[in-house]
Amino acid sequence: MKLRKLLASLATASLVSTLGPLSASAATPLVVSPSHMYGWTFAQEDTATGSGSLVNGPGQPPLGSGSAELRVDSTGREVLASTAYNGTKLRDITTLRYSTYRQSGDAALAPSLSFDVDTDATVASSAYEGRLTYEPYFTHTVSTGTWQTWDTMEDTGTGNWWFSRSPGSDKCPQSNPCTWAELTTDFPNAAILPTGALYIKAGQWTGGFVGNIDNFTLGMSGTDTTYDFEGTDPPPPSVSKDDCKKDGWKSSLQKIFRNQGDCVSSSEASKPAPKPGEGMLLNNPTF
Ligand SMILES: [Ca+2]
Repeated sequence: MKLRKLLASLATASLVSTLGPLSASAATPLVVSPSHMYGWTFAQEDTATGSGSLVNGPGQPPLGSGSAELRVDSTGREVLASTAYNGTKLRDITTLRYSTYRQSGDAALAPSLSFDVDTDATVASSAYEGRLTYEPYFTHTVSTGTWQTWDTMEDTGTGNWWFSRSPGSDKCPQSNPCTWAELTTDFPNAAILPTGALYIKAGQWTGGFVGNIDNFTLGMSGTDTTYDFEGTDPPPPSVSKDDCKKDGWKSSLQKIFRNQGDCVSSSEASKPAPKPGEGMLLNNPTF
């Protein structure tokens, strides 16, 4: 019931869930800012003692100057969630990494990465199979006051991925987590649950926790999409008159401009002129 409530709120907040995953080249991160969430949502999980927000800092984030912040007390559970990748088979995921920063909390703690899981997408089943979760501390030292990047698909060490329920936990329990290679060998048809979500989560942790996330990358079949979480909206895109011509206003910025004249007006208002290749957000199907 609680899970259903959370997912309902995610579905309401996420345009991306109906549009499918966004794509961009690895060199062009999607800037997730207060006015452009790209399908990401902060949500309290069961309890009302967590909070999440987009902030500036802390320190020097790996991308831009801001990040997503999660705050919980000893009982709170807060997630930064997306439904954009629901139904994705694990074997199609080619990159999965994220960066975290701990401001305060126990020495082992860092925001985890998890998703509701279907251990065999080829078999119709309505039974909820729990979550598959990555936690850095199994094989890494988590530090306070510094940005750290976690490659969740690395095959060194004894593994960081564990299932919360059977049948996943029969192979990869929290007491003996698996590497990505192990879990995709044991569950070759596993997928992110179509009716679930992907979560970056803090809690429920004794003593509470404050930490941040940035530089989340998920690649499918070799094409990476990176999200740069930022506390403030970037300036509106700068466009030139030439960018507006030949249906340029329509093909790349149709969500913004009503027509070519509207686009040209914007180009005249935007100074300085953009450098070649800048400003058109050609890889962003939504805005
Ligand atoms: Ca950032």
